[in-house]
Amino acid sequence: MSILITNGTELRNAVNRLVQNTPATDVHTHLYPASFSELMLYGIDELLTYHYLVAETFRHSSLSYDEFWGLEKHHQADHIWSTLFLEHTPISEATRGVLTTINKLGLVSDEPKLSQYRDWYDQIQPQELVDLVFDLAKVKDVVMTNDPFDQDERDKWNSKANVRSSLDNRFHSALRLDPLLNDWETTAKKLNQWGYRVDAQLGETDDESLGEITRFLWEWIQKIDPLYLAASLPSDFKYPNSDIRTILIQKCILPICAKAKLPLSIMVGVKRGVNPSLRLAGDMLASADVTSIENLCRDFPNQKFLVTFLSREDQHHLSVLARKFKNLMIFGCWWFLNTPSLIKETTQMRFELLGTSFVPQHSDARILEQLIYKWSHSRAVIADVLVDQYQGVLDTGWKITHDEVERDVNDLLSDNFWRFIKK
Ligand code: REL
Ligand code: ZN
Repeated sequence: MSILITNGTELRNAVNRLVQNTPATDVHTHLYPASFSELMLYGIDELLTYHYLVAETFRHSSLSYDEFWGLEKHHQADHIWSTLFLEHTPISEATRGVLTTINKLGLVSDEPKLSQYRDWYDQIQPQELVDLVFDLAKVKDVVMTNDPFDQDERDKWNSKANVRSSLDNRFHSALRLDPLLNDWETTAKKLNQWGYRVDAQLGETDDESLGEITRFLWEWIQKIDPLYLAASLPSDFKYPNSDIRTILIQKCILPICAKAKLPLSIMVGVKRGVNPSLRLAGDMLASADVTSIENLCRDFPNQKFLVTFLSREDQHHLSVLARKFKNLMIFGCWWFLNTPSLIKETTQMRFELLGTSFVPQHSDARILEQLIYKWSHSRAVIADVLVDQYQGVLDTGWKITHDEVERDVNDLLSDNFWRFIKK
């Protein structure tokens, strides 16, 4: 017999304990296993030079962009540390994230010093750090972002050490298609260099080029065995449209997803490089067209779509759309939405509109240890929101058991994703 939750205190304790401790699958990250050597980012200098912090530093710093980018990484980290942590109080989400991470790694001291953190990192091996971080973050596995058009990544997958079967099995792959969908001209050149005969003027009846692109995708699916294919798309993304992107989606990507029985993950609403001087930190957002996802879900009812939007304004539209299409799984509070106040409102709205049938969060971590803070901060908000939802149910006289809470939390943090992508 499962135990009933009888009052508010018991409810809060049970939900907090389960949300804090249930192992999560992180459905979208930019992390790599230790066998990908320099692609695996970790350490205090990487944490401090995360592009979220770079953007915040320039709001205070007197350095020019060129001066900052001209510095060695550890000097950039020194500068960010002085600017955001010593000369100002680190209250932003990204700076607080560094503090949570340091705290949970057990590195807190009365007189915080970068040299002390650097010394600690010098003593630890990458593989040991992976184990420690997964353990502290209570993350059981993560999905990477694997770009087959990126030379560094290609080299890693082409090296013997990284055949899929010998990879750290906590790291799943995802085949990322941004260069194909967002920069066809450059990508056509690359494909030609690699021996795929494609025409840069791609038309919808160009069977040879379409066949070659499909061959390329199929080979990469065989090579990396992804959980899904993925792309981030700009805020002006429209489907269908009279553009090459629509041709690629209709003639190559969706047919190959169908053949391999793989979902397509679509992340919409980014405006890349609005300030190129900020490099990776220079991306912006804008409200985008949710109706394009409606069109895709309706026109391809057997295709599964994992979708997230970047702008706050689009969240309600997207949640309502998920009520209409079971082949649509919405996930995460992406990037600029990954702050406690926005996770709270987005998650609450999703509970109200969708019950527990969505994936509330992913980390988007680029640096291994970010798993610690991103999950800790998100879990705290998800637990709070969930307590309020359950309380509303208890207030009606309906009974809730500990087992039911456990089931729901497992669904939210892992099972919804795995059930959805099941072939
Ligand atoms: O996957 C993406 O396109 C984005 O999440 C990234 O481009 C972005 O820079 C990331 O760091 C956001 O959290
Ligand atoms: Zn990402």
